[in-house]
Amino acid sequence: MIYLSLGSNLGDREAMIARAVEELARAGVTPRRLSSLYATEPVGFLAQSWFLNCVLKAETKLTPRQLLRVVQRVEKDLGRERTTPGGPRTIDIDILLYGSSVIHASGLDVPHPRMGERRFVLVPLCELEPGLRLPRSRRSVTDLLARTADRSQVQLWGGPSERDDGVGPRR
Ligand code: PH2
Ligand code: MG
Ligand code: MG
Repeated sequence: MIYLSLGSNLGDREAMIARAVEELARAGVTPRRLSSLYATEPVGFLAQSWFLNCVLKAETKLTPRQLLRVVQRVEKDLGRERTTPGGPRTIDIDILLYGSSVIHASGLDVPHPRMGERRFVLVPLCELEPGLRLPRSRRSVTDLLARTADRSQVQLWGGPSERDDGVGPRR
């Protein structure tokens, strides 16, 4: 089983995520479950709009390297432009976990090195797999979420009519 983090903060964010899941499926990444969508406060580079984030649980026969190539191709097809590192993007797809593999190769670090410090990853991942342990870790993702120093806001997304900056409904 593999877990991918999907995020978007440019354009029709919900449609971007849906298209990414479809394109991944076409390329051999068979979706098993998609978490709810969460409206998330930007982490790192703060002067940008809120993201929609979710986690996809999937199966694939692709190797990690092939999976990375597919992910990058889907990002490109969905109009991702790499301008500001950590800046606004139509879609970002990060490989969180590839079974129980631990990989440190060029451009490929699995488990994702920062996943334990990001509420926008841990909250949707806990929704899908509260008892999951990362390879070589004693702690479940629920424990990691309880212990993370990240205080950024992550809210269940209420759909396109919802304001997602923590200030309540748009209407
Ligand atoms: N991705 C980043 C940097 N900051 N913040 C949120 N809320 N969601 C993201 O997906 C995200 C981010 C780099 O990939
Ligand atoms: Mg990312
Ligand atoms: Mg990325």
